[in-house]
Amino acid sequence: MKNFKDISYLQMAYSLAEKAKGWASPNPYVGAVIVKRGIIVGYGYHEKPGKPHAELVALQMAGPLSRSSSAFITLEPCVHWGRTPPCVESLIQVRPKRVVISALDPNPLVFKKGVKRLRQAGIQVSSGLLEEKNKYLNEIYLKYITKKLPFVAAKTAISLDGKIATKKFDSRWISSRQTREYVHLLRGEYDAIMVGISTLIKDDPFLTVRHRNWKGKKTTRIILDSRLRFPLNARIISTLSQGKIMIFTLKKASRKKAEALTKKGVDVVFLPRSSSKVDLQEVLAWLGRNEIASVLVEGGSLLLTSMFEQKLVDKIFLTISPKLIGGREAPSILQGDGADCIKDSLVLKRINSFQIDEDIIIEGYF
Ligand code: AOF
Ligand code: ZN
Repeated sequence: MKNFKDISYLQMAYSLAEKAKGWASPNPYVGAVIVKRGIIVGYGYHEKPGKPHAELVALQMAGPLSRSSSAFITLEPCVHWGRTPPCVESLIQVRPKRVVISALDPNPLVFKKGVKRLRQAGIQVSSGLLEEKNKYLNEIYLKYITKKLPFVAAKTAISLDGKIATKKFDSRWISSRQTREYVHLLRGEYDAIMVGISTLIKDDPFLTVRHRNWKGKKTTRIILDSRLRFPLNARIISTLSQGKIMIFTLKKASRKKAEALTKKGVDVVFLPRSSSKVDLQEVLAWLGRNEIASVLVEGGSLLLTSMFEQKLVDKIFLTISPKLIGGREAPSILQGDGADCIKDSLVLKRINSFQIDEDIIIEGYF
């Protein structure tokens, strides 16, 4: 019975944590609920970096009622000074009777140390309940904090015969209007959207998050452009108030063009390693170092192919639209040499599929 109650309080804490989705990055999504004699006396979640952590918000609401309470937290409380002070010390000060933690914090600065410190202070601690939920909710954070690399999701739409465009490169639209709206919802959950320069030139997209659920959300737009072909009149430039635009290019690209782009407010990053193509691993490492914890790669097919070939994609959102395009020359989702044998193909795991309008959406992990 007690466990049942613990589960429901933790579930409440998870619902709170969900509110931070798309906002708290690069920090994790964390929620907390404080219960005293069966009454919820405090609750909260971590909104965004620099704002108080979840348990602090909940403890502040509970005030003196925190003493001898049970604290339910979706993630192990921190022990270190980051942008905010360590939560374990705040907990120890108010002395709850019991702290129920769902998952340990994969951050090496915190992992197991939060639990240890609380126990040393004589507070009863348990962990592990509903921890599977945390793996899914904080999949971005888990990769970012352990590898210092962004979580990479790929999103694309194909016809029933696996094409992403016709032989004349027409791709508007393969997926339905409702599916495209869903994609806008998805965009908001990521720190950055990435496309290759050919897609930018061909589609002249805005790459903004246009969904009522994400009012005020800024998303960084990343364009990989080895020769700085980025047009100075690209429509995306008019959307700088909705997020940075970053172009990754090579050392040998024109400094003059870079200057013209910088003048327009676009950031140009010259990658130090020289090669003929923008090195994707170098870009991801740069993003990780600069606190970009997640990227949604939207195309084109050359960028997606390189991402898949180099095994850099963590998750895919694939829309399959009930259309047959046909044509040997019409591009399919993957270019390149491809696998020789079926056993060499990339295989999706943990698949989830659902339907929007007439489209089928498949989500899965690599
Ligand atoms: C908690 N509760 O609500 C969150 C935690 O820079 P800071 O101070 O915001 O610290 C970020 C780190 O703190 C983050 O990497 C993770 O280890 C932890 N996040 N911890 O006790 C929270 N958001
Ligand atoms: Zn904390």
